[in-house]
Amino acid sequence: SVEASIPEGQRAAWKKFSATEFKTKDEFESEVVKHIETTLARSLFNCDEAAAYGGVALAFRDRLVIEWNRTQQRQSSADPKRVYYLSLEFLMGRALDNAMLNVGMKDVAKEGLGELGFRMEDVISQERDAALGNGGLGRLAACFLDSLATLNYPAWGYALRYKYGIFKQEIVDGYQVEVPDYWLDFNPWEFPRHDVTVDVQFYGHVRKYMDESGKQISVWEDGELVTAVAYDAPIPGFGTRTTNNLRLWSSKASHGEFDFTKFNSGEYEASVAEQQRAETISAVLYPNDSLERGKELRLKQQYFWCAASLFDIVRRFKKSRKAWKEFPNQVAIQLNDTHPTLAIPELMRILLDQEGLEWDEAWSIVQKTFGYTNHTVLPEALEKWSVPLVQHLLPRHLQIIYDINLNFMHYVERNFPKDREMLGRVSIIEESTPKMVRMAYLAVIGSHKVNGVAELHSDLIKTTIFKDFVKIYGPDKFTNVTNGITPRRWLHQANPRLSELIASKLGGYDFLRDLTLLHKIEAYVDDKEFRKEFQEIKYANKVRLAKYTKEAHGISVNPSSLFDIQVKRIHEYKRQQLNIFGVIYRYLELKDMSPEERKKVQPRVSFFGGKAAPGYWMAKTIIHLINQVGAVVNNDKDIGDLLKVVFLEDYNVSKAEIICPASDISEHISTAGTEASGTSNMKFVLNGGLVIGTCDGANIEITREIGEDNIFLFGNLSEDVEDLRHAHTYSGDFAIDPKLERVFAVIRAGRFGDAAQFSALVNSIVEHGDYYLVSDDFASYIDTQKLIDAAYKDQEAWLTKTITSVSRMGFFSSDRCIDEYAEMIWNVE
Ligand code: T68
Repeated sequence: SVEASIPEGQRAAWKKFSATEFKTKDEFESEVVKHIETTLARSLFNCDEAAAYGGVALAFRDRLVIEWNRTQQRQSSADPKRVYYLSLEFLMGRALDNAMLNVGMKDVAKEGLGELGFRMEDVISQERDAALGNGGLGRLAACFLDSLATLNYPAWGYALRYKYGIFKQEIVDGYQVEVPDYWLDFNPWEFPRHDVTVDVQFYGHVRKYMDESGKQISVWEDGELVTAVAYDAPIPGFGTRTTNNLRLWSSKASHGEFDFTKFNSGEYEASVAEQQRAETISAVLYPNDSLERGKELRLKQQYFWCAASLFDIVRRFKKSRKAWKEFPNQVAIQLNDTHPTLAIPELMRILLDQEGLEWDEAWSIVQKTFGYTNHTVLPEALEKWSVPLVQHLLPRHLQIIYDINLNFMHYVERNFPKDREMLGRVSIIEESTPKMVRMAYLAVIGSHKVNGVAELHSDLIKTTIFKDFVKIYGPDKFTNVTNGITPRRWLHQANPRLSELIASKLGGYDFLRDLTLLHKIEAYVDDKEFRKEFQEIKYANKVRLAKYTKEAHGISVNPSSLFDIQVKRIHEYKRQQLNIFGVIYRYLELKDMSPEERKKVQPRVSFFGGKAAPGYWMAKTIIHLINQVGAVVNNDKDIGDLLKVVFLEDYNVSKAEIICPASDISEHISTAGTEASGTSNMKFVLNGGLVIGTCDGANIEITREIGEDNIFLFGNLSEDVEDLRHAHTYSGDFAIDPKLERVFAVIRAGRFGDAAQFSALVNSIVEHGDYYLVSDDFASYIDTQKLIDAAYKDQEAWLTKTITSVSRMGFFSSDRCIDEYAEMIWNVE
């Protein structure tokens, strides 16, 4: 059927000259050299590593493209139900190594590159990260794309093509400085589709009238148009030919009727300015910064992306010429957090105003189409938009939201006539000044399933933020899909030697497609050879991180020390402050010891890494304190190798690939009930590290899988948090833990620089109620760290714990998650 589109006389030529894949080392080299010489126009005699990267990337890209075209062709003709994953963030990291793994020609390429005079690692590290995300939420979306393709689901990701990804972090005099991340200088992985565009409307007003049949018609008029241009990136699966599509929208000025008047009347400068204004919509990824909340440009981004994506999805559906009621059988749309919630009123608008459906029919289609994933219970993180702003930017959508709310209010009133307070509590519109649209409620009401991202979190959303909605819709609307990670990147790519060792025992790499097979390595837990090799790999990974630490920061660390790592966004609820206070306490204890006593101490390196939102002062203060403590401790002659403190600058995906395999202990120590899931906990354990953690998020399920003896849990439980907070504020006897008090005393005494700089941080605990329970958990944190020091001394027992843990991590593959979404939420095959 595909061939039939080419006239018979020409088919032979098309077939004969259609692209082929390189199969040998020589063919690979020939492709690389051709691309360097012609595609990149580089003289072969000054080919540097950057050009070599370009050549290799383009050679592999050609292969991906062939499979990508075939996949899209196959899916177009089979026209199955598709999954659309709407996420404002995809934290992809680098693509080349992943492409090589999935195409499966890395060894050939490595040899070929050697002949051309380059080392594979050097070439791979030339690539810039695609850093289109803040943290866990964005990386989860990237892992999901990998799993969707690997499991052969017909799936598309939709996001924005930001010119600037998340900022680059520089540390200057111990302070975070943000530098723009312009990442598009050379991006061989994207394909502009100048023929795939959508005009998106903003502002204007709504005109209503009755048509001949007496039906109310709404027309959204005037306003301005901005054009969305599609940029596509291939997403290859592992061990399959399926190559899915990630479509990113870029904004530019529309050349529709609105602009032409300007061009014609000679207002050239004005129209250039307008061009630039349009382009700012997709210019920059917003850091998840509470200070940035409510910005009109962010709302514009959200609508621009939702409208372009929905138009694209509907256009594809309409090609099949199926009836509208078939839409939910052809389309599943997953909302990654509330950021794409405008897709709900947008689909209503399309169905009502453009396709002429009746309200009830349209609403039933919408509810069956959407699923909503929640990633936080923190009330301050729930998205709200002011009604006047929505009215101004999206007048028709505000009407639709009000109509959705009206219907919902009637429904609630009918079903809960006695609970008068309920209406105000669950209304999409918050009756504040100004009124606000509660996006999470709109997402719940417009979806058929709502899921949390770990068991505890999914339970908590049912008893806190969505409690009333459980009463209204019943418990079945709410479900759990515990997060996972892709073992391709987070085991095989980050830790090739461990992957190879496992493969040697399991007879191949099937475990990369079915991670539950890992359980078979538990049989080798007493195997001398296996243990030795496993331990050597961990050591080599620590050497790699030590080398990086020396190169990047000039700090020498001993790889035989216990490596303790906390890398994630800096936030009070994640409690990097608890960690650094613990480090200070350790330092004070070391200082108190005699040289004899010090000899018995387990040497340790405390690594930190992570970005603070630019406007989040407390988080920036924590970074500053970590660096100040490092400056003191690392240069203290009494201490030497017993304690080092390293802040790893500009933590990102490619650095995580070096960091995660190198831990002995990693820290996941959020206040119980605040971390929805966490995913780096999974990455560290999968790579043979143990965890110190609170009973929070996925730590709980990790414990269930690997066993209580293999994890160091501490701290208060989530069910006690509320009472403790209440006691801090209302009972007079809230006393700071004495060990923590000692830490505060030396901070106040200026041991780590001007004490005034840290007073807000200390006072948040001492004077402002210690909302995150740092003092309540401090003693148990210190005790648990001591247990860890002691346990680490018994290297054999430690090794047994790590091997056992790795073998029991099969559950945490994102492949398992995606199968759960497919079955419980999307109903796709
Ligand atoms: C994270 N959320 C959760 N949010 O904190 C983490 N927020 O527990 C969970 O494992 C992960 O999601 C995946 O489910 C985030 O990363 C954001 O980055 C974010 C971005 C913009 C606005 C709000």
